[in-house]
Amino acid sequence: MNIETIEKGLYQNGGQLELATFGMGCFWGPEARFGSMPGVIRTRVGFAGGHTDSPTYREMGDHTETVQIEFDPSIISYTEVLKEFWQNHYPNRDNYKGRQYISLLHYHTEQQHKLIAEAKKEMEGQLRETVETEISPFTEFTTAEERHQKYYLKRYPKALEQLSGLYQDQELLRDSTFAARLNGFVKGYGTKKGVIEELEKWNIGRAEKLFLIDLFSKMKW
Ligand code: MHO
Repeated sequence: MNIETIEKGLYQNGGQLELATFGMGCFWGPEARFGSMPGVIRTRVGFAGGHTDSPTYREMGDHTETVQIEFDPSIISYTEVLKEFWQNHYPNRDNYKGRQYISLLHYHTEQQHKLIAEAKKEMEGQLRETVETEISPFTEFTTAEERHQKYYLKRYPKALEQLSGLYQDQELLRDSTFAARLNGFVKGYGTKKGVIEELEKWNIGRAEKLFLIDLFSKMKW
């Protein structure tokens, strides 16, 4: 079974996917949080928002730790993504490490820009403070090193072994919806029952579905 083939149905028939790019502190946590959300198809971590060339974890320059997600807007809206973003970090923290952990929101379209303005207003009402998230148009995103992708899942070598047949290379793991859910699950987001219920609804073949559900249900961590 090839995970790419299995997951194809998730987005090919599901219409257009939308991108969202944001920073809300150390990128490991938000990748897991968003990875657990139905409608989120892919997650990856990287660097954005700066000007220096070829950022890496050790030499981030003026870039920020960032998560980029691809989501299916027929399942989860950009406004819901924004709510999850602002309700799960404090956007006005001191920049104690330069720009590495600032609150950052890149919009990909003018429609996203507009929705950001609306959601920000609402958030400011709740916080009773001006939200200092840096809001700017998306320019580029540099994918972080492999060890940072699906970071929490990678803390479970026994599980990775059971997944090795599905993920022959690291890029498959990075781009997989199933891996995003597992990464969220091990970090404590969602329940076993919830993950299985979502898998039940996936627009993939019956045999493939049963295969993933079985793999997940019997997973030894
Ligand atoms: N405090 C965390 C930050 C990692 S995150 C990828 C650590 O160094 O363990 O910036």
